[in-house]
Amino acid sequence: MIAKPILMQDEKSDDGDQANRGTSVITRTKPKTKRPNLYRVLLLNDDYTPMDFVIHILERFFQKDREAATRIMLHVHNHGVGECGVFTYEVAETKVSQVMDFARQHQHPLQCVMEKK
Ligand code: TYC
Repeated sequence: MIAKPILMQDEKSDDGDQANRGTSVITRTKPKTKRPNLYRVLLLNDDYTPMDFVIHILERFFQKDREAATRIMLHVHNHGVGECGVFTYEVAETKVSQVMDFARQHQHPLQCVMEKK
């Protein structure tokens, strides 16, 4: 984002014969960095989605290798929920849609959700 000039009243004056009299503009010197809000994308366990399908989801949409994908799938299977990754809002929303669409296409009840970190 471009630094926004800050208008500042720097002196009091009685003679208002000039419009901008006593007004200065300073600009920010330190770059203002804002951390984006982050969202966890989670997979939920169910009794029907095949384990291999969940591993495939994690490889395809979350760039996990086979070992990491298997570990996350087993975590979800054993604990009910597990994290696939952490993303900005729009990326997380896209991942959830991709997973839900892909699961629906294959007629699996797999659920994928996002939550604010
Ligand atoms: N519980 C499923 C089974 O036993 C496997 C599974 C794992 C399903 C993770 C969903 O998000 C999930 N086939």
